[in-house]
Amino acid sequence: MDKPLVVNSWNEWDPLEEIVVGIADNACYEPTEPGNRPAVRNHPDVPFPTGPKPPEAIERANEELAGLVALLESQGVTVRRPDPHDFSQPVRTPDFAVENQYCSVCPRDVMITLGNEIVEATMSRRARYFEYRPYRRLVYAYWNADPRVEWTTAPKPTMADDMYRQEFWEWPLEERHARMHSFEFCITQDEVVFDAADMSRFGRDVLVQESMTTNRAGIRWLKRHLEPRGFRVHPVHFPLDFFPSHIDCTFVPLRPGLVLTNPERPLREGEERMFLDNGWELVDAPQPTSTNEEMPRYCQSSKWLSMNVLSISPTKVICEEREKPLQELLDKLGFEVFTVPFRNVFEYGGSLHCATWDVRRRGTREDYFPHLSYEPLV
Ligand code: DAV
Repeated sequence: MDKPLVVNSWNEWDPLEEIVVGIADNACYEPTEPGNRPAVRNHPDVPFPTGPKPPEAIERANEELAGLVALLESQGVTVRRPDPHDFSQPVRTPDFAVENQYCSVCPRDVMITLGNEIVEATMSRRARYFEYRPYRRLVYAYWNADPRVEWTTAPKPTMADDMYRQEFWEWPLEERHARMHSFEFCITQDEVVFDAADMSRFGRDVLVQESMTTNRAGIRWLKRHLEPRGFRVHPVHFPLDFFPSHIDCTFVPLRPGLVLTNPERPLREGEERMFLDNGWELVDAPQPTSTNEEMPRYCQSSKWLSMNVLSISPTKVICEEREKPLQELLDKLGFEVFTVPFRNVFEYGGSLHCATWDVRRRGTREDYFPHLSYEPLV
């Protein structure tokens, strides 16, 4: 028998064996930059803080991350953590300068496992340019441990001023509505740009959302890279999401045949076909327990972090402690639901799925979409 693969994950739900959970050490407030305009919740006129986050806030987030680690370990999952990194350091390249970096709470945004391959995303924001660094020791360890591990770093974009469309931030709501089918956001189309969290894995099929953090060149790069390796890459769009960033609060697969969908962010007409033609069920998530106004003060994500669940297996899922309506739905759908408090992590960029990067799930590449009748457009 061959030795088990060290890196092997084909989808979002197979039985989890090894995962990286983020850590809030040394986290900073995300700086204002061309690709990001952070704002204090409900107080748009108060300046967003800069520099390191207060130690108490970091401590609270780390406690909740430790709770997730403990739960995963109690389920037999091997958990790894990122290396320390000084996010208060400014970054200066030939093309840009930014006063500080962000954090290593959300490996999902940076790293993705596609079968036996680890891909480091280009990233889309200046403060996150070097965010792969806290994961490099782990990547080397996996790469050294198993010659079958492939490791790819996507081309780094310049992140120069002309990679961004500054006017995007000024567009009034009516204009966003009128433009909703153009899928033009704060990044232009000239350079290859993607965050890993805009992808969702379904065996040989990979969905990629066009967003504020992933452009069409990014999707083309992923297609050309992955399709010769036997994947099919499907661009997807959610026209009613005017500030899309990362697919895992919008379209969340839970097991073969079942996707949790966001009732406020339907797929572009036609893109649901591949699911319906192949017998998949799309089930809307219930309203989150917090309104957008009630989300934590410095959290830049929407209330739909409620949907950002993490699967331990096709029958076991971890959900944020307060999201009772979603827990009840998952229970009715036949899942064993585990809960952890996680709201102090939200201001670091996400919830349970965002704060993790699965390296190994038990399973192989399957074709969940034998009937594909359209050619995806990029
Ligand atoms: O709906 O605000 C947040 C995802 C963060 N990684 C949302 C998406």
